[in-house]
Amino acid sequence: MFKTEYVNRVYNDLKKSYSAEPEFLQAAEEILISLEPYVMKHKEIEAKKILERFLEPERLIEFKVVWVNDKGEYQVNKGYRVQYNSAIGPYKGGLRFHPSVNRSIIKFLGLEQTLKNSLTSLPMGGGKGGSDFDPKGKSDSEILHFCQAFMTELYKYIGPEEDVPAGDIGVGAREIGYMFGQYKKIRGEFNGVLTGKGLSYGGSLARKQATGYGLCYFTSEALKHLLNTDFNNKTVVVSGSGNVAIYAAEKATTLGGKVVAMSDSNGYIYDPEGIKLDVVKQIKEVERARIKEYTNRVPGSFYYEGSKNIWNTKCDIALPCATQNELDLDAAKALVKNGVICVCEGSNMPSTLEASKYFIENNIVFGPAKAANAGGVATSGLEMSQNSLHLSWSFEEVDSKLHTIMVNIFKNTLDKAIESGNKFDLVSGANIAGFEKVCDAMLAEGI
Ligand code: NDP
Ligand code: 2IT
Repeated sequence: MFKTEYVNRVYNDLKKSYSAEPEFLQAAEEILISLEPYVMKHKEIEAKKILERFLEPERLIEFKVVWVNDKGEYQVNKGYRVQYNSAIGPYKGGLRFHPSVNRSIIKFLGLEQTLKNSLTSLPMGGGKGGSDFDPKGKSDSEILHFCQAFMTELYKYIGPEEDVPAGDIGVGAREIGYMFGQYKKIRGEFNGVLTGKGLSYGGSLARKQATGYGLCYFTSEALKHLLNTDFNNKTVVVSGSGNVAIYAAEKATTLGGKVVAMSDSNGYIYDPEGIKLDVVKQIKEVERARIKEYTNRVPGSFYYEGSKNIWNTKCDIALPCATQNELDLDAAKALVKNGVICVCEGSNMPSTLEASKYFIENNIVFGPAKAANAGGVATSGLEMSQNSLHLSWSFEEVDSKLHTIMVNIFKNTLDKAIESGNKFDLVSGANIAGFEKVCDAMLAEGI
């Protein structure tokens, strides 16, 4: 599949060892395709086995989480933390609570995070964690007890200079608060061990908005430099209706776009007049209800079962912001047929390999997740800086730093894409730009 014996061998060995980890292999394959030309030019990568070392995480911690539900029944879940790569800084990355969480999901996320964090230009290594715990339908006290039980194990492995978790699917400000409280109780330390904290105890302004806003800043740069256009008067489809989706939709709207569809794992809503975000926020952030509820509150809106069908909606810009592999080749073909000009990824690895290849081949502006959604972790990095300095910056200050970071990520990604021969291949651009620094640091640090 690859041109060189070295990259072929690395991928085949990985496949042999991890045949039961499809998402991990998918992320690794995409990265290796992009990196191969770079690897051919830099012989010390093969000589020092950098690819083998880079693809294997430094450690994967797996633990048991036992807690008691409201009925007094004992519950057992699995907990994970992958500490993927610390070449350029302490491990950094979110925690995901979702029943689909397993080694493969955590490892693909940790690998992606390593390159993403490098792209931010901040000193953060890659990590990721979570649990197969399903927060849906759980009471607030069950969430509290689960978070406490989870942190009672996780606290042993993390710290503000070692490994700094944050949120991801199923983990927002409420869960971070409960975990921070438990960490503080066990350790007796008040520090920046987690990001995405509440504003009253060390959180950063604009962190909540950062991934979605950052995604739109990146998208704006891509539209400007590759198509000489912007969000103004564009029809936008945003999948998901969680943290990333809501603030992507908010910024897309502020920039002049009209968001007409959003989804959850059951189905999607379509509002030809433009989605009313105050209604979505009330349903999802306050009531924690289903997106279907929107149609009961906004006359003239529609609900359709099946979240994947959202990609049949005609739009100019598509922003997948739900989960991995939510956008396959059929969806990509439907979007292109309906005239999409730009697809930027808010969720991690939402497009299958075939879908992203199809976009690039059709000269669709395609912003890969590790570059386009890096605003969340970048702002987590800014939260870490504020915590270390014992001060807090204004919303405008953080937002402006976020904007600058996203502009630079786009520029570095585009530069590498151009170097690799295709300005529309931002996938290669992002992988090479992210890898360069990690590779240099690994070489410099020896073994
Ligand atoms: P949330 O838990 O806030 O929202 C997740 C959304 O995605 C919900 O609408 C959820 O629907 C939907 N979803 C989750 N799983 C599935 C599934 N299997 N099929 C269809 N829909 C699904 O998470 P976030 O918004 O924080 O995260 C969304 C994506 O963005 C993830 O890929 C995450 O890794 C990525 N990301 C998050 C960052 C952050 O700062 N939070 C930073 C960078 C990337 P339902 O409620 O029905 O489950
Ligand atoms: O995927 C991601 O970048 C995140 N979930 C955010 C990680 C973080 O540490 O803020």
